[in-house]
Amino acid sequence: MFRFITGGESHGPALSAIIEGVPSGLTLDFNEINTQLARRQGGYGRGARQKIETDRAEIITGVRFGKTMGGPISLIIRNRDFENWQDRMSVEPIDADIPPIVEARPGHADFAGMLKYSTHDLRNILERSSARNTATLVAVGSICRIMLATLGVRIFSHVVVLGGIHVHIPFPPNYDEIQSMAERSPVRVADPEKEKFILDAIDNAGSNGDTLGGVFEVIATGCPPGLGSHANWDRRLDGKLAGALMGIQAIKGVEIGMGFGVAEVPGSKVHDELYHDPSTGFTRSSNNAGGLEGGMTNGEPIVVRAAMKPLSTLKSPLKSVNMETKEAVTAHFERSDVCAVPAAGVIGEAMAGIVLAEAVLEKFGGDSMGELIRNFNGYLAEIGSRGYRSSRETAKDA
Ligand code: EPS
Repeated sequence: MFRFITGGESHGPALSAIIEGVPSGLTLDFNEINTQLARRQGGYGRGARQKIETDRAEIITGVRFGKTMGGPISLIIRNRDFENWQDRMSVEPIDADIPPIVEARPGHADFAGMLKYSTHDLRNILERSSARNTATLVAVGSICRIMLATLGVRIFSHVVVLGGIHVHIPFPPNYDEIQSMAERSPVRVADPEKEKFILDAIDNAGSNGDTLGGVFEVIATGCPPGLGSHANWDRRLDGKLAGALMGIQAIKGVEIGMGFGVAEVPGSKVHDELYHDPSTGFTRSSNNAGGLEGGMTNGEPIVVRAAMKPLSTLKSPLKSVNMETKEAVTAHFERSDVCAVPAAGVIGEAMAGIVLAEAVLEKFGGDSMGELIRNFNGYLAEIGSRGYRSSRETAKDA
């Protein structure tokens, strides 16, 4: 069974994660994990904090000579900024008067968390709810993606809306081009024209003490048909993907394929017609389903979008209430990003990787990579005998 849990506070000593259920014999490329962490730290519109941090995952259990052993993998990512927060975030009791934070930020976890966890100091809530904690999700996701890559699954993302500016993507999408353009763009968009307007919009929002949200799209290619299941609501892969993306801080909406557009047009304009050719196997005229039908992958690219609200820490703060005195105040501000949508796309890739890795392990099992790959290739051979042609080569040993 694949499962994981994360821990850590934004300005505490370190973030942590424990992952169980990764098959033995997977070669972990540590550079790849740290590359993913660096991608998450990037993007135009990030604040001063990213100049302090250089995230690196230190793996402390479950790996020997660079390969997984089958036991839980534990990792930590140190917060370099802790050095500047040793008093305010001391794990041990200290003999100093640290004033509590009492001005809840509208849109943040502050208000509900303060009531739920019975605290008068919002720092106890904001430290754990901080999007800093997404670094651990990216580290876990990158291990999942290393495993998925051995089966030919590729995951990438690009930003499609930022600050209300919509990116233009030619139809049909050329995914190789989108991926390489997004990787080169400071806002991860595959549209150089719109990129200029987006950069200006971020600068303007920053000078106004405001923040910007947007929409990113995650694409996964190379998934075989049949991950997830139609058999019960909680086994549907579209539900799991939506839940995982919603689990990222600040995400308020998720859509798959044509998404909310399916409500606008008749069925003949929604469903992706099927064709078969002996050499290419089954093909489709479109991918409005975003690679998922009946809660299962159908062999087409998985396409999921998520909408991120503008960050709730505003330099020109909104109106709020002092949680102790109940006086009208402005919301708490320390330091923040103007925009983190490009980073959210990288986190979305990680969450998709986690969900797909879990689905792959559920379908193909595998205490070892050899077993996983054998089962995976056996399934491809079986569906191949029924007319399915995979564009990928059979998976090779990890
Ligand atoms: C965040 C506030 C900012 C962001 C942080 C998320 O941190 P700080 O208050 O230390 O300036 O930079 O994101 C990260 C540190 C990160 O690594 O993504 C928040 O309140 O959610």
